[in-house]
Amino acid sequence: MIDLINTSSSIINTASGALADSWWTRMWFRHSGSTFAPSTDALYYYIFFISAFFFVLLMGLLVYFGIKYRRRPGVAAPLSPAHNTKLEIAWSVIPAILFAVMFFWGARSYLKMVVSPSDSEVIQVSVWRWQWEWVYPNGATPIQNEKVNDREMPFFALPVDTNVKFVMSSQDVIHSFYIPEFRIKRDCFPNRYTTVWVRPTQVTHRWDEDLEKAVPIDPRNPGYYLFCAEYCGDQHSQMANRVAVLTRTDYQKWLEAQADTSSIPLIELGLLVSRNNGCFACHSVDGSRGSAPTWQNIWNQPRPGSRDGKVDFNYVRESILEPGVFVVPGWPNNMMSYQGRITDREILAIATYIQSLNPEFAAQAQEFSRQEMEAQESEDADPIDPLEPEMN
Ligand code: HEC
Ligand SMILES: [Cu+2]
Repeated sequence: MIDLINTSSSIINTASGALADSWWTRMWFRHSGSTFAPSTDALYYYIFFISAFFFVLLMGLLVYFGIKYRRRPGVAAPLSPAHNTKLEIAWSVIPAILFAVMFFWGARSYLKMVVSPSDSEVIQVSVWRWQWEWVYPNGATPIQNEKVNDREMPFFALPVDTNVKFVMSSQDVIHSFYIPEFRIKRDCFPNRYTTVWVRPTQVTHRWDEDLEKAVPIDPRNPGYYLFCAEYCGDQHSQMANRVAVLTRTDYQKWLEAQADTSSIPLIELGLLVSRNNGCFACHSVDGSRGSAPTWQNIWNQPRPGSRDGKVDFNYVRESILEPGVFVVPGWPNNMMSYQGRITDREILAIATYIQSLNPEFAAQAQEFSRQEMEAQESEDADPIDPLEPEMN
């Protein structure tokens, strides 16, 4: 029976694909992208159709008996038999078998999901309001971003036919790591690790040498979503990120490219890093008021009481690493520290980016960004010092 249902569910899956969205397709689970999907879906359909079958059967009998044995004038009510051994055995044994199948099938699938194979590639997942961050085995956190529904979101790639284990923890409240196409979902807690693993089965993207990024193989299928499935605050629904599956060779190329940000000029990198770290969930760059001060025109503004007295490289550095040391008056002290999460060059990049958001200093920021790039390229140049007097 299990095999039969497995086969029929994979037929359904092939037929539905990722994109076709006729009403018929939408009746069934979405595209399956991992080795868990066939048995999870089949078990679900098994439970669903058994419930549906018995619902229809019981309600049908209820109505039928209600009509057939209704009280009628002149017809004496028949005596009900006290006992019917055959009937009673049937309605005990059949459901017991059906339930036992649900239990053992469910337990087997569940155990497979919680015990990760020892050869898994380990990806560290860190989550906070309102951002996911994946750290790959080579230390890279992705720099590729993707525009989805007019919103930039981080882009995470995985290798096909490879066991991948996620070791997850939260920086603040409880979140939940949910990738529907893989049929995996697991809570992430503060001060504790949880794990989940997956083996993707379908390639969705390929590495494009010219664009230096992963692009969809079929433009109509932009890849999968990673959702937060535990309500965690007002921007919970904005925690959707893109997940793509590449061939192993393409994945390696993508991964190497993510680890190397040295060829990205500071201003661009600053924008990228701010985006990838979720800074824009709170900070705007256009002067509009969010849940944190805007970055527009703050460069060189006085900040009396802070160590540096105004917004400069050191001030931005401190804001990122120790946000609680100086809290901008009128704002809550609710920014978390990015200590250990953002490298020195990235901090410099964010600061230069913030500098470029003030028209008075934009040219200076451009010039600094260009010089720094030159210094990166020629090894023998002097290391560049952002605190040189003429820079400020
Ligand atoms: C949860 C919301 C939140 C996130 C996410 C966040 N911040 Fe903040 N940030 C704040 C708040 C609130 C303040 C003002 C209070 C304070 O100074 O701590 C602030 C202040 C700052 C300041 C000082 C602004 C000023 O006008 O003096 C800088 C610079 C800054 N954040 C940078 C960043 C960077 C860079 C990131 C991402 C790496 C980031 N923030 C992410 C909430 C956030
Ligand atoms: Cu969340």
